[in-house]
Amino acid sequence: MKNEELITRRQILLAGITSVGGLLLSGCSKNLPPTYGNVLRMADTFTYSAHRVLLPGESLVKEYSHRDISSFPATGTTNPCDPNKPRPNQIYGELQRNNFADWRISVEGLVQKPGSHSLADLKRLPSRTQITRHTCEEGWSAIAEWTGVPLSRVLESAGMLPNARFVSLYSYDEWDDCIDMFDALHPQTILAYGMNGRDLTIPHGAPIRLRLERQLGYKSMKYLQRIVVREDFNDGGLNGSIQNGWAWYVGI
Ligand SMILES: Nc1nc2c(c(=O)[nH]1)N[C@H]1C(S)=C(S)[C@@H](COP(=O)(O)O)O[C@H]1N2
Ligand SMILES: [Mo]
Repeated sequence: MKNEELITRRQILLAGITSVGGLLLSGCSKNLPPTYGNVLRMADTFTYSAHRVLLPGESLVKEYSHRDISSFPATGTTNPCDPNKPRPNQIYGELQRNNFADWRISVEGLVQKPGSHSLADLKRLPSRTQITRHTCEEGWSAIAEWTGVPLSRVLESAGMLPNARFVSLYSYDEWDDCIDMFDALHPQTILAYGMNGRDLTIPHGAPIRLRLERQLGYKSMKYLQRIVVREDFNDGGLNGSIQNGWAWYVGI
């Protein structure tokens, strides 16, 4: 490596570290998730800040070919209205009985045109198909082809307001999660309705699940119900990842 190149790299690294420090110092800023004074959560914030500062914007995860597609277990909730669940979701049960013809996803919060979309509405929008590797925090990974509408497309059609910074997602099995605008607008972040060329099945999150390829598997929320655009980070309270002991940011 040439000397000037070394210097430039060092400068970039230093600039990065300084900005991460800056972001962390402004830890009380509403642009960063709360740490509740917990060391693990402080480390999450550090990883998050470092990813945002040091990684090139919108770099894509690797996409595979059809021959790489593997078997894919369904985990976590495999049906929100399962009678064995503590609180089976009857509304989901009704929607499922009607093959999701009455299902709608709402887009609310900091948008010019709050509203809702049916499955048919979403399927009419330009789609993206990607073959990616899903990595679960429990240690397994699997490859599948996903088809859906980029979340950016849906947010842009709703007209985001200038102070929009985070996107909260809610599911029929009562998950409440939040992602930042960088991930929300990433080209591989899609609202997926197809898996391996077929409609998404109930165990895998029908009718629509998120595919958030730059984070671990649990951020790809199944059974989506509602999308809320926000200015502040929302930890999801008792239904959110942080208060359940999970990292809010698990970038890969
Ligand atoms: N709503 C909801 N989303 C969820 C889960 C869940 O239980 N409920 N499990 C998560 C976890 S831990 C993983 S690994 C993947 C599993 O997706 P799969 O069931 O299609 O394999 O979904 C994620 N999204
Ligand atoms: Mo997972």
